[in-house]
Amino acid sequence: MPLDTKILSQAATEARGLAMDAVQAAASGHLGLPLGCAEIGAVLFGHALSYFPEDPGWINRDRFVLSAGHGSMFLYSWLHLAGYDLPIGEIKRFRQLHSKTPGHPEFGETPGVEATTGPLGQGVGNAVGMAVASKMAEARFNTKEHAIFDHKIVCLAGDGCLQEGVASEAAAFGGHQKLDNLILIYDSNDVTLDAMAKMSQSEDTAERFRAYGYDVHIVNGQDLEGFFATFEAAKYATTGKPQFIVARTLIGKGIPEVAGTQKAHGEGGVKYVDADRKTLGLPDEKFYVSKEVYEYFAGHRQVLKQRYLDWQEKYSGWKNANPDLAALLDRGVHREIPPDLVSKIPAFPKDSKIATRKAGSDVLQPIAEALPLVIGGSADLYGSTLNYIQAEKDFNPENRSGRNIRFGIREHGMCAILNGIAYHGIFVPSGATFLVFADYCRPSIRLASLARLPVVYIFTHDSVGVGEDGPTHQPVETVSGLRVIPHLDVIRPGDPEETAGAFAAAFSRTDGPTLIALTRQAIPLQNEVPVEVRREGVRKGAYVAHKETAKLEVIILATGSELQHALNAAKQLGDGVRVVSVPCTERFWRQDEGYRDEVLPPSCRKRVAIEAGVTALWYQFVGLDGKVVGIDRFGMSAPGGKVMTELGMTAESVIQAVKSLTA
Ligand SMILES: Cc1ncc(C[n+]2csc(CCOP(=O)(O)OP(=O)(O)O)c2C)c(N)n1
Repeated sequence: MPLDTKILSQAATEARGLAMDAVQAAASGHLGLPLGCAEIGAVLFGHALSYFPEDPGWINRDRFVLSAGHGSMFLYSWLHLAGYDLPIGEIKRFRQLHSKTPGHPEFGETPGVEATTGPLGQGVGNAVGMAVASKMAEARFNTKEHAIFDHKIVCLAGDGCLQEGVASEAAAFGGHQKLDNLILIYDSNDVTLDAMAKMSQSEDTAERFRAYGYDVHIVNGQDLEGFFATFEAAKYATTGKPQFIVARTLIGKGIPEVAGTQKAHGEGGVKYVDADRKTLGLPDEKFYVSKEVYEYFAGHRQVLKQRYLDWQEKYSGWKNANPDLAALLDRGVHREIPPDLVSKIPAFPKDSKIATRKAGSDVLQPIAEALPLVIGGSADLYGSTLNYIQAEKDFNPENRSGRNIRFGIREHGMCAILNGIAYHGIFVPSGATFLVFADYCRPSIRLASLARLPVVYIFTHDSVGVGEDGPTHQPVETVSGLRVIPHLDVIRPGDPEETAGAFAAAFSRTDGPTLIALTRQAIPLQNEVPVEVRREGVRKGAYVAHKETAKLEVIILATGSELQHALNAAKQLGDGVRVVSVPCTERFWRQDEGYRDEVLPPSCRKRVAIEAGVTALWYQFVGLDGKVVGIDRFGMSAPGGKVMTELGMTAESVIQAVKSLTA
């Protein structure tokens, strides 16, 4: 279909007006991108993208990710014009309490917003992840007769995104993986926030992406026809490479007083908009959209609807011919998990003494079999993290059905990509590295938590028990540092059966991410506690692992590899001692008060906690009267067992702490 440049140009002007009025009304926000990229928005939402506002979750829609999330008014204007459930009233309430137009795009808050963006660069990683998921979906669900998946992933990123390391990691991975369904548009406007971009960058970005393995196009982003032609060339390219479009734009176009300078980036241009709207041809009426533009989009929706209905027909044919595949896809889309997942994991032999990372490897296999949409990956550490799905192969350009992703040494990129796979809405992603490198992942983990994505992190080498690699590789503050992220479950299982419970809990969770922290070193099975109690105890976050045999006097709390010391101490201390295993504090806080009080009776205030990590967080459980045996310093380079003993991670330390309370 030919491009209607006249009406799309008018739509671009009116979208500029919406951004101006919204940012002016909110007295905050970012005008530069919505104004500079208005023509790009008009081409994408007014013509080039496949989507259907009445069914924003349509699985074969093109995904559009605004990585430069500060330009949120760009997205909101176009989603409004496109006909998503985002009425003009919401545009007027830009950045206000409980509006559908938050400061930066938030997944789940606004129909049509595909990813929570704002921390620059993350959206590029998300888009790469979506492109991975979409390739997987094509490989696993399309048949010769019915290609139900053929959508593109389109991402708009600015200088800021492309300066960020996470975008470089993800983009390089995307090039290596030949993700030819990815179209990355670079809003190249020579401006960042503080200054002209040349003050902080002098690389040739186009050449950089060529080197990553992208086809590179350069176009004037203000030229509707030129941009459309370039976009189409990228969309239909047959080179097998991802596409990088350098769109040269004028930041803040429409406010000549600031356009092309850093003053245009934020709300600096607001004071000129009343005068400049006239020059643009906009009436005095604020939040103005002409009848013709609304009518154009209403007409365009009919075109999109036909495309959607054609697809539904194709889908029905596919579904009839492939009922099993259709049922699987349905389970993925609706995030259905068998309630008896944990029972698919065989019990460990009672005499085994293995590291929980090894236990994790063992339990991952039946989980991956029970949940065919689970995807795994490791940042070049499969040999240590042991999370390879053994019945499956690598994901790569030759095998898009592979369920194991080799991310390379790109932890941050990996986690942004995992988020993208989750956003895509079919697969359940998991990824692995050493726990100490969670700091390299944290911005993406935080966003997974904010967006409530069901991502599973399998992070191993969870304490100073790592040993010889020394303090650089020995987490001490990491586990507690992760526990403070809202909506993130951190599970540190205390033996292989708790590990089984941890994996079942993590892969059953649909409303947020879970991080499982596993040991490098072998630890014993706690056979004193029945298998079901340990597994179910993890689901609840904490449970009584050893019950007192006389009047309750002391509670010892423990997690991970320190559970063994707590149980040993209890044996030596005698009758009035209870041990509570606390594999996941977040899950425990979600239990009702009755259960929490049953496990930790408030009347018992003599409490000792032990964990091979910083102590602060444990005071919420032991209170002012309690003691914490922990490690408030960095570790040391020596064999793991020696380091543990040297730093007091022993039953003896627990006994002494208890005695100091009961003396
Ligand atoms: C990780 C991160 N660091 C810093 C910021 C603050 N910030 C928002 S936009 C921006 C400049 C972005 O420049 P560019 O992508 O060129 O955007 P433009 O000025 O073209 O709108 C900065 C530093 C952020 N949002 N995320």
